[in-house]
Amino acid sequence: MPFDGGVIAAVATAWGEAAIAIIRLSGEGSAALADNFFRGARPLSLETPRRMILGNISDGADVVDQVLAVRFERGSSYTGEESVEVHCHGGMGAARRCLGLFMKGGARPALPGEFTKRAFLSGRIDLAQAEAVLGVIRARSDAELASSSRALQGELSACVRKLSGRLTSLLAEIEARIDFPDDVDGAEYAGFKTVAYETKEKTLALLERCRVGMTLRNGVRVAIVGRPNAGKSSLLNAMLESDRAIVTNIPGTTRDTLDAVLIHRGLAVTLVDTAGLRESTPASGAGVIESIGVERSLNAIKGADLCLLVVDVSSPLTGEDFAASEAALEKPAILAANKSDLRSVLADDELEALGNFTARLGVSAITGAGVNDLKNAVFEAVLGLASPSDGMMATGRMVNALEEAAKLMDDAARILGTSRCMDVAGSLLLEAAEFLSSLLGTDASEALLDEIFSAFCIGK
Ligand SMILES: Nc1nc2c(ncn2[C@@H]2O[C@H](COP(=O)(O)OP(=O)(O)OP(=O)(O)O)[C@@H](O)[C@H]2O)c(=O)[nH]1
Ligand SMILES: [Mg+2]
Repeated sequence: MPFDGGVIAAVATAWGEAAIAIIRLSGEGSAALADNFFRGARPLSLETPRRMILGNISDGADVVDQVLAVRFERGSSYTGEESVEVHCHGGMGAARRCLGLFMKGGARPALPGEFTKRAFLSGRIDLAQAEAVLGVIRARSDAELASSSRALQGELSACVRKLSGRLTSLLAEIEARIDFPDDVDGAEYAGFKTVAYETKEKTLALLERCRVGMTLRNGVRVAIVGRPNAGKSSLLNAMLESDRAIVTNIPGTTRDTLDAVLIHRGLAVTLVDTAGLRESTPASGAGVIESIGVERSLNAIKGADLCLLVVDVSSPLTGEDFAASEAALEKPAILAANKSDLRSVLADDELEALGNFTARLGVSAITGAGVNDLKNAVFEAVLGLASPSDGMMATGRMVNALEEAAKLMDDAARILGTSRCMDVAGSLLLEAAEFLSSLLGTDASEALLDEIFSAFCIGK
């Protein structure tokens, strides 16, 4: 695939105070470009590849920084192209000066994700691996890291290639017989059908692992909602085991939404504390602030994957609880019957009347009773009984492609088993194979690549 050549350059480490900063150059002529500024025992382009060389970066008059530099030959670098890395001192100053010199020397600033895009275009990695790079960079938990790392090592790609291989040989067999349908006996049809069906089952198994990986990658956003004083902020603090949100016995304490991330069993859970849902607020003074808060709470529900409705079991349910419940049930929701340390005035059927919740648990934000079960309920609501250690990093695009492929294989298997229209089954299987190869980026459009790589940061 052709791509915009030339040497690109960027700082590959995060900007900020740090021990070192790494500047990356990639493209034909990177080492020669670095030679203009690198002062070592020899020009960098004559040094042994993949070996760190001590030297200075100089602007011609002054030494800008003492650095370690390394060159990579085409075919053995991150991008697959000739590349150079310069490790200068961290912080903004040295990196910015060095980068500026390389630009002056003819490099152009790299676009977001352009190094990884070049690695893909040079064929060093496929698209599933390229997307896994972002998963590794962004991993918040060990489980997330492991699932991305597996995909980056090529495990996902290998599974997809194996499925493609099975489909391709099945297609070849079908095509060889397509012009002689009368010669094909029942046993052969059954054989074709079995292979199509088994390949679909294997695709579904991979899809399951990818769904886990996608959930780990995306994390889950949980809006904590309920009437004022139900104990939402207290529950957020209890789940985080930290005093993040202000808690008082004054109803209406929380005015604004507050996000905090909790990692539970490898799943990143973003908890969103919200203002208590009031039925009506005065149209002036503090009431105005509160009604804005309520509006934000409703928006938090819209932006959430899951809601946690908090009710106070020590006092009777009110219209506000029912209104909050209705709002929460816009999404899959868990009911936390809070203040279980106090005497409950709520019977089971009263809680049931609040609606259909994924799970209902008694908790106490004060004693911590039931809080871990609540975290488990959140985990199970999104991941069921899946184990994060089986997760395979995937994006929505990949999950979609696997779903479509499995559906097509299922249709093909059914046709082979009933109507025996081999040509129809063949074209369905061919389409399924195309969905599988789209996972690896075969024939990916420039627009899709732009969309994927623009999510990366500069220098990746
Ligand atoms: N006994 C008991 N008190 C609790 C519990 N959870 C919260 N509280 C108390 O209930 C009061 C309100 O708690 P908050 O966490 O501020 O309630 P909230 O739902 O965030 O309230 P708003 O922000 O006003 O909507 C505080 O006095 C808490 O100490 C609990 O599990 N047991
Ligand atoms: Mg609060």
